[in-house]
Amino acid sequence: MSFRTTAMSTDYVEDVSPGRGALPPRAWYASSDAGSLSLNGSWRFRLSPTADGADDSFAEPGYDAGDWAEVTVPGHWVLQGDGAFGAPIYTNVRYPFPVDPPRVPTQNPTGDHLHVFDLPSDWPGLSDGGAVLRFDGVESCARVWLNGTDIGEFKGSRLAHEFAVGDLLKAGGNVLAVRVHQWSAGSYLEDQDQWWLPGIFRDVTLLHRPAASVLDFFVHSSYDHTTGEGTLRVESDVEGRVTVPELDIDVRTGDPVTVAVEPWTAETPRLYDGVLVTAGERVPLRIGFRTVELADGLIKVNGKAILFKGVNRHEWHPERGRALDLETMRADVLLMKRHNVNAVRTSHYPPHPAFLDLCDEYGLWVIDECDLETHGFTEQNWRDNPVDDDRWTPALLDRASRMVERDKNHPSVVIWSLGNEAGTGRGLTAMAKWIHSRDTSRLVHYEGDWDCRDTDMYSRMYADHAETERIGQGLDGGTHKRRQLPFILCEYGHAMGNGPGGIADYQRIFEAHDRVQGGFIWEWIDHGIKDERFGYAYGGDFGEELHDGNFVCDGLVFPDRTPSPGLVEYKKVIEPVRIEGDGRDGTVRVTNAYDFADLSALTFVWSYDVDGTAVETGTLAVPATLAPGASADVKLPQPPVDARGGAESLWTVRALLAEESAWGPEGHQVAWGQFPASARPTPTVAASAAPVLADGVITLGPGTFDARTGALRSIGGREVRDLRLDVWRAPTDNDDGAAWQPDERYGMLWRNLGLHRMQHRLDAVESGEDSLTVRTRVAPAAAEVGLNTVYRWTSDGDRLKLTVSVDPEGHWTLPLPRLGVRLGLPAADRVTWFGGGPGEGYPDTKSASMLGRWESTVNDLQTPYLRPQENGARADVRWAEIGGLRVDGDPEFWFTARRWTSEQLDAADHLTDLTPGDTVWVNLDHGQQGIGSQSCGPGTLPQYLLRVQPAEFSVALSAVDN
Ligand code: IPT
Repeated sequence: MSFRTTAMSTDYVEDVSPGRGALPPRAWYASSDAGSLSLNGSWRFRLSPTADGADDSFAEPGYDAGDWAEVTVPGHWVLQGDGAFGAPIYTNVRYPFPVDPPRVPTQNPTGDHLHVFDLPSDWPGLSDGGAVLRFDGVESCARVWLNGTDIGEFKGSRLAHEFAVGDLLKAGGNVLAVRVHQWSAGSYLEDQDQWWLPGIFRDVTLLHRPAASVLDFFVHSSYDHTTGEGTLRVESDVEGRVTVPELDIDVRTGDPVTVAVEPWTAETPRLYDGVLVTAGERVPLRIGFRTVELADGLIKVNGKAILFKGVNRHEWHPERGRALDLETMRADVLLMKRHNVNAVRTSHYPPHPAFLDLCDEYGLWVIDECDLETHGFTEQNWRDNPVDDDRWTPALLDRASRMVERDKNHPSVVIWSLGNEAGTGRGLTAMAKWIHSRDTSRLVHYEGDWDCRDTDMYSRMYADHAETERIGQGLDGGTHKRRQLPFILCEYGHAMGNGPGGIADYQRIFEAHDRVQGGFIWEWIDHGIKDERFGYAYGGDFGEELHDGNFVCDGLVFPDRTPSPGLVEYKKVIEPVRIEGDGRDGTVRVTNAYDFADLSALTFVWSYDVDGTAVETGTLAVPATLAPGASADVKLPQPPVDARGGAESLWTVRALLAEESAWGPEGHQVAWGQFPASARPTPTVAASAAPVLADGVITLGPGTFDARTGALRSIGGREVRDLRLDVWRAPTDNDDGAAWQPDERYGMLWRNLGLHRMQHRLDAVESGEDSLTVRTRVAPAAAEVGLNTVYRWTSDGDRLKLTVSVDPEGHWTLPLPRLGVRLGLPAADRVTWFGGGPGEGYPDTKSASMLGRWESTVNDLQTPYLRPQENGARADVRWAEIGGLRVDGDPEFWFTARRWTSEQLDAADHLTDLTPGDTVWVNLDHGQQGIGSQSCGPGTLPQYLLRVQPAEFSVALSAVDN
């Protein structure tokens, strides 16, 4: 006997079509008067392991879901239920299921969601117009029933879908049932580098649609920079009037009107409030007048070429995943504005629409990117790539139109992006064609199209400095079309772990070549998931069978949105005012690096700092009307007389917000510059004391040494442990580099050479007349290379001077991670120093390191990179005091201190692996290798490599109370 059982049909899950039953896409807006009901909140929830694991009787009214669990909508079920509902999966490029499009695994976690709701008592009569049920985001495929009626199903996780439900509603006890499948044909189009997180993760809303209410509308609001006039025309599917009281505008929909306006730019986000009124509804409009065009081979807004100082932003919250509330979105925008960021690429999907409202309001240029990535097909040379297979084109066009229609009324959106890392193909061309025809007022971007067949700009990711420079010079070749187009780096400066390094070097290239219109750092935020076990979890922490580790933690802010040093560096590198000078000639050059704004929002203050402390301050009269691109030379006052001589002095000039702005408080620092007024006197320690030997101990000034080994024991009675040469650092993600990188990957090479296990051979301890000399050779096992290292100690009675001479031996082919001495202090907490601060800096990440006298604690010196790695160095340190020890450098040094060793730091996978020991380990480095961006970009530039060569450096050590 043969038979077939027919399970419930779940064919739609693997259907390449975008879905069934949804209304055509349209503008997303909040009505002034039509009612709406948020259906967010607690929903009943049942998880099945397969798409057909449960029948659909739950959708019937009267179904008793009393024993179901509950989840919060919006949310991802894998982040709720304490692990009872499965776990997140992180993969970068690879699909976490077999690649056999459009088929998905039988094991397809499926969440049935049930919500019963009443209409509010003031909900208009059910006969008055209709109602629409809107889903703003569901991953990855949903089927929907209302009051037992199957109303359709959809894919396109980060796009809005609406259903007409007016006929189905009743006053009380409406049953909304939503079945969500984690995997669907749509998953093949959603292979973005992020956690796979199923669920109804954006709002669900019921919208009343009165008769003759607004359906869809398109606000066209251009700006003519030659006349100073804006032209407004609002196309509306339903006729009505448009009023803008401030501009005395009152016109019919469809009619253009031209009036004098202030334009909208990201720097001056001028919005005009208007209303679109139809017979049935009033819709508030926030109108920004601006014109985006490709002219003279450049991206121009309001007639001017703009420079993107951007970031790639994924939506992220450490507890709620991609379910973001308004305050979190606002926090992102405010943080960006306060760090001089002027642009966002919404990598790699349209964000929650409220985020774009914030970009309109606070001012950010937006590249709105479609919810599309098929990166995993690269593993099979792009065979079967959906974007080159006509069967998928309707789904691609659906995604393109859902993005454009939803977001078309935002002045902040200046560029549409087709998606990310999807190869090339006819489907993408079809998307570009459709977008170009639907919206002629914006440009089209797609990085994968190096010939620029479909795009209005040449875009690349992670092109190195040299190539970017060549592109800037127009020497990069390419198709005829490409050569006519401007260039952007849609991703650069991979902010994974410590770094990115070398972004100041990029910025110089961006500013030197008109064609290069800036870039977008990858990426805004670390996608760490708050987790009791690890603090923050990353890929692999949930036992995923395939994962890409901490590659998901590569943001400028930590998961809790604390800025990382990378963001502080970026803020300095992209500051909109350049303050340069040579303090000795009495002038400072101020350059307006905005594209549109003058300097009237800023005040300038100077301080004259002696040995890191301001001795006099004042304001600097910088012309407020200084035009974008223009510079002014401004006279500094006479330096304070009594402060000269014998000390290091410098000028610090800061540009501050003159008044509270929408995004920053009065006094918020926007830009700064520092330049020397008098050079630092080098510390001198006369060698006047003589070493004295007694009971196996050598005493030299305040220092005691082991007579046999020459090891320093104490200074002024304060114990010092294990002072010796140190070349190892816990490799950073950028030291390790990504597997596909063409440049040398030093993390691995260093380890192979054994720089993490250097042996110190003692050759001689020599007591001289006024010095103690310890000769050593520092080298790794199994290698012939070594560093002949001589420690020479002298003292003037109060202070000890250590001079370290390093003489390399053998054929060194690698630079060093670091070069300096490490020592242990039995106890230390407070740290003060004069040098770069307040945050960390490395050779190619120290633009933001400001010279001053800083104070911190050992704990606070640590930068909590989610995967522990080298961090926390303070650059250009003249002197530092820690644990009763004072260190004066000759020359300046890099200062690092922590409660664990570099080896322990290196061994840790999560911050929770680091436990403070009894000793505080202090590194005084003469050199540090730069950081680079090789975790996904170019390595450390040659000028920041710490090449092996003879070196000599000194520190003066003394005991202090601190
Ligand atoms: C590039 C991706 O576009 C981005 O999503 C992210 O994965 C980034 O890299 C690395 O974090 S693609 C890369 C293979 C160049």
